[in-house]
Amino acid sequence: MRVLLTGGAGYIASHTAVCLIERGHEAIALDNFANSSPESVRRVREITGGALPLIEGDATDPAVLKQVFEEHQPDAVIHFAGLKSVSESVREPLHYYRVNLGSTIAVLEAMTEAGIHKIVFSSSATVYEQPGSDLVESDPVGTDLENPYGRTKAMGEWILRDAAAANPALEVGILRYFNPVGAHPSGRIGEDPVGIPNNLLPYIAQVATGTRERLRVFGNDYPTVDGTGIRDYIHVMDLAEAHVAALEHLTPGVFTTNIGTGRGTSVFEALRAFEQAVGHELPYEVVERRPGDAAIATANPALAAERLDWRAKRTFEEACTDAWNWQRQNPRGYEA
Ligand code: GDU
Repeated sequence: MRVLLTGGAGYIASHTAVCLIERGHEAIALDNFANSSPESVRRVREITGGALPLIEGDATDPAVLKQVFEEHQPDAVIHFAGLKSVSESVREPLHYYRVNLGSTIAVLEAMTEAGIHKIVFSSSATVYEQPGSDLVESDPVGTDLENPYGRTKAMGEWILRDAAAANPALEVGILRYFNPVGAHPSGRIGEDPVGIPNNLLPYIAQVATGTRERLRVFGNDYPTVDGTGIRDYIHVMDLAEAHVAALEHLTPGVFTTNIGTGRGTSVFEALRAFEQAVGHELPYEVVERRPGDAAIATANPALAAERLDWRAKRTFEEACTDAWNWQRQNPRGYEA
């Protein structure tokens, strides 16, 4: 298959591009570099020895999409493009709705015009109304979510379902990611957050390089094993493989599936595992809970196994080793 990756230079897309190319597919990256660097695409070419055409442009722009579809004739789209900061979405909700919903609508319209039917969409575990352990796809999806970012993901899912209901030829795969972590084992590509990282592992990695002084643990009074928040961290290479499996298992209609490991890791457990990878202790302090954080969110991964023949294979320890390998080799991300 020839696959267009919107947001193709981003963290998850770049790892997915490696897996696609290594499976014999072709990939094309479209990105406006709002939160990414063309260097990631260059490094994917270096890792795979394959071609990865890169178009600089905006996935909300119908003219850009029309040109990309005409020039590259993809068979399928993986729609990664979007904004993902929870706090920024609270400050700039309209921007989040415009980019995240606008791009999804524009991509679907361009696909219709070009006669392309296959799409895989980046959704999030954040769409569940009640976070908890062992979340299943049939659990209620929130209309009253904590923040605009989460709502753009829930609404994006609805846009896709409505489009598929109106067009029986559409083949839609909705992937609800849990918490992506880690990097390609080469250390050449990885997560490169802009500014101060919001997410746990990139933050710990920057403590390990000395860029940040200490980890702030957001609360140790949750009803969990050690009082800290529990999440289902999934190695980005497993997540990348899930996208390839999803593409290869598309059929007319919509499937929606969790992409997680089914295992929970607390903040303290994550810190300890990262310390193991680095080889020494890392400084931390316990501070107030972060508003909007859930105590626990883990996947029931059974449906992905059944529907996509996909399972997470890598451990959290491997994710820490790979994240540290990337961070150590690229302390300033793609910038240097
Ligand atoms: N945490 C800390 N210190 C930090 C960062 C995180 O203690 O500096 C804790 C959090 O409280 C949480 C855990 O570490 O218990 C994981 O936090 P992340 O920010 O890495 O991940 P979240 O599960 O909170 O965030 C995820 C996605 C977001 C959004 C969000 C919705 O990464 O994009 O979908 O869920 O709540």
